[in-house]
Amino acid sequence: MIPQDFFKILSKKAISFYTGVPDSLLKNFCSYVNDNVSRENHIISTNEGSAIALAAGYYLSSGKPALVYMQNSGFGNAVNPLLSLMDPEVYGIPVLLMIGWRGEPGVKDEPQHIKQGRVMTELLKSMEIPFRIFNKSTSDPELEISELYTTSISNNCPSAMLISEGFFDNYTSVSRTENPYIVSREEAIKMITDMTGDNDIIICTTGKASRELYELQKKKKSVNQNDFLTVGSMGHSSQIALGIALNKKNRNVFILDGDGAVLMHMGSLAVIGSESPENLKHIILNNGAHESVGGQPTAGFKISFTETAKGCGYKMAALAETPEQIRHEFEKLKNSKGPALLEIRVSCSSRSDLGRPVTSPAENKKVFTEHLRK
Ligand SMILES: Cc1ncc(C[n+]2csc(CCOP(=O)(O)OP(=O)(O)O)c2C)c(N)n1
Repeated sequence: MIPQDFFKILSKKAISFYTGVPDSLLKNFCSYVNDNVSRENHIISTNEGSAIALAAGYYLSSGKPALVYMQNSGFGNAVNPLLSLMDPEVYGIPVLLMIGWRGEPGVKDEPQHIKQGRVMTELLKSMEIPFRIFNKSTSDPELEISELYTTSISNNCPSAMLISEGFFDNYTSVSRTENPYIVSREEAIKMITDMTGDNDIIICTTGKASRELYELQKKKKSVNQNDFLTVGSMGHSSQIALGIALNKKNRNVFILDGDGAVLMHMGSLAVIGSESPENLKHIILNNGAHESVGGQPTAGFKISFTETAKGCGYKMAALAETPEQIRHEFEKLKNSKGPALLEIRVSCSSRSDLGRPVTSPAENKKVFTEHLRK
């Protein structure tokens, strides 16, 4: 389906406010929205739960349901406000959900998406959220949307469009996220891995950063025994790292984080600051975008991560963008007393031939924990 046609159907239903967290499967539709909806009527949120709450505020003040888009990985973040805010047994607030169905049964996908994909329809059923599946065989999307919309309005409830891979046709965005930074995320990760040793632990964020780290380390060694790849649970790398840092005080624990991921659960910085582990070193690879899922902008360049970290009690926070600054600041970070933060400004780019881990998360966990517990 052409994203523009889908958008037109939604417009006929008076859907005029869009919010959500981007998803690769929905990127053609989200890019169309980004190009064609005004800034105040399309807000890229930091967290799927926050997007639901934003839609609630929009409905309370306008009387119109919003559309909230998300990847099904982020549905967990949305469950709480869906059940305790929007549900007809609480405030009863209509909203149209657009959920990218990663891990749909029968479609090949990454390990972190398999179970979420398999339980997706049962999850919606058990939450009593009416839904329709949209795939290449959906013959009348307008009718399906119309029925969902009517149900939402008449029952004062959320309803959901579960979108299969390949449902949306390609759409090339006219507003690609560009930034002035010269070092790519992969180059920054390479500099860091060149400057870390066998005693250092790296916890890496969700998306392409983990795939890049995996490939870089694979080139150097046969097993990545010191790296933990947070393939799912976006935004939680820093708390995984905190759990390890508090237990392994004699080893530096580095977090390779993304701006979108940090923003998703920014409260974690407050816990790190107040627990104050000296060996925790937080690196944010800030490209101002959700590069891994299509490059949709984040608030990464509109806020100050370094000031936020300092305000949360980090002992040191620095910014770097050139190769020289990155090497210099990383050396300082390594030798500093943490918790410490280094924000690296990187370009919004990645290789088109980037691979994926060939070993399973369970195998990675085995190697990582065996080495860590020694
Ligand atoms: C809870 C959740 N929501 C959404 C996604 C989809 N997703 C995977 S990677 C990613 C972008 C991450 O952005 P950022 O942390 O800035 O890293 P970048 O891709 O720019 O390196 C998103 C939105 C997800 N995996 N989990």
